[in-house]
Amino acid sequence: EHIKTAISKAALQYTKPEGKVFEYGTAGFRMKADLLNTVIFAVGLLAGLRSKKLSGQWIGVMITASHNPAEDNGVKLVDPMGEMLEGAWEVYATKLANAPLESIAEVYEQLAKEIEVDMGNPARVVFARDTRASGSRLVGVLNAALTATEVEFIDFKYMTTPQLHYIVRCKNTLGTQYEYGEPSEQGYYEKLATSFKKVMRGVKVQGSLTVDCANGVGGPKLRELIKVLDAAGGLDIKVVNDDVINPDALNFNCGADYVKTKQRAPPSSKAGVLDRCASLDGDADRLVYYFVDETNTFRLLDGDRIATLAASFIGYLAQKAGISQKLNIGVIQTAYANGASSDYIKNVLKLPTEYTRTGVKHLHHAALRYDVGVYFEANGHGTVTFSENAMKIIRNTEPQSPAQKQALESLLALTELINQAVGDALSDMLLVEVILAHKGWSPKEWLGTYTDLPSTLDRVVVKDRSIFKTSDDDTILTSPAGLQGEIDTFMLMFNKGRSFARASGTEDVVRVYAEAATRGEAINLSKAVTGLVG
Ligand code: NG1
Ligand code: ZN
Repeated sequence: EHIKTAISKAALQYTKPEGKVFEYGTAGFRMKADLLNTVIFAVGLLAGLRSKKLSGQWIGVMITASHNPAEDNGVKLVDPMGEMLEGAWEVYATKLANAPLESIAEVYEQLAKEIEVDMGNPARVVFARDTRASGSRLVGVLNAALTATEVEFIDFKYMTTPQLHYIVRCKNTLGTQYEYGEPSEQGYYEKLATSFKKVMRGVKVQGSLTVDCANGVGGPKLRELIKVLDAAGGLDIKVVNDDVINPDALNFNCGADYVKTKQRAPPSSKAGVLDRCASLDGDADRLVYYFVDETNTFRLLDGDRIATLAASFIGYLAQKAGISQKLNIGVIQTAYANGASSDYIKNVLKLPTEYTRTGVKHLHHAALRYDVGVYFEANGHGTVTFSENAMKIIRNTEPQSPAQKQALESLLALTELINQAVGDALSDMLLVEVILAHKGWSPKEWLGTYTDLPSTLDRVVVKDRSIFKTSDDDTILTSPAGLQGEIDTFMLMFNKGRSFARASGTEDVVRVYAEAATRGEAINLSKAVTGLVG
């Protein structure tokens, strides 16, 4: 009862934005930062409940709005294995976030009963934030909610989103056979650096890599990582766009989302022809590569490219290690994946591929059904998961030759280099560097593996985006009635035409994706479908 009083008292310090309905979407709650106080408070309450429900396992709270503008912010919960919050709990989060402050303590108590939380259990929460100016105020709110509900917590200050996911997983596996690493930032860097050095044995990185850090938290963290890497494998990283002092610089004219959606390098880029470049997003969970070719044309290597590169390399190592018959490797994509990448996976890599709904939690879930699940969104968010069976095979296979031994060791090191908890731009970057070094490839050879179909991605502002409902893999509109038929008709009018529309989970828009054999056709298809939607 005194907890209820404490909740009420703390909650009433804040004011709920009038008339606003909150929803835990693709990436948690995300909006203008000044609207977030009561949402963060609710998330703090829920984090404690989630931990109690899971017998005191550590739960993560990340305060970030990723690639969105500097004045936005957001919050999401991290489950014990470093995964996104379980789907059913998103509904509870939404419920608590919309509860009136006067009755939030009752709603909290009711919810605890409804989901049968043993309130005698301990509750433990770790949290961190990106570099946004609003972050410190929001941490204050989170603090108030955790304190009112007597939750044990650790503030990890500034971190990339994947670093916090890593910490959560480490905390919960400490002392078990699934120990994931040292639950500290330094532990994170050391795990990456140690495994990187192992897989780089005998090969060398060619040329330097310029990394655009979106002026976000990835900048200072990448600099820390570089110290620990200590130029291993000859990796020479040039850090650019790492201004975290000027709050407006975040994601402005730079970063992975800018590069992917504008299909161009940041205007500030000084990279020369064929220079290898990469961009992180504001919380360093997305990564894209790019370069300018001999004709001065911008060339993007997006999440689809990273997925195909990773899948082909792991497939190659598995073959060399003589275990390819025992490992089923699958590639999970969303409908935003370029059709040419899906064809390449099916026809050249000869691996199974499937589409899931947008949002990494769906991809992650699907990936876990394979021994090796490679998943990336086209925007550069993704990772690779290894099943327990895969780990057993990799660890226990007796090598019959030095080559086989080395392949097995490389595979094992890859399982450590890859942040299996969640898509992680820093870890993914090292993965790409390792693979390019092994193949002796420049980004040009990487690009040469297949040719992307020209594509477009547009945002359409509509009156009510909630009427746009899609099938399981987002490709078919089930509502408004009849619209899909019209889109289908347009698709047939263009060579290799494919287009779909879905409501964004993070912005108040409907997204329209279109691809076709030529740029002109893709643009026209997009115009047609955009016209139908808007
Ligand atoms: P929405 O706004 O639901 O399309 C976007 C991305 C997702 C995912 C989330 C989370 C696209 C087309 N959509 O979701 O893939 O990354 O943001 O950040 O890139
Ligand atoms: Zn992000």
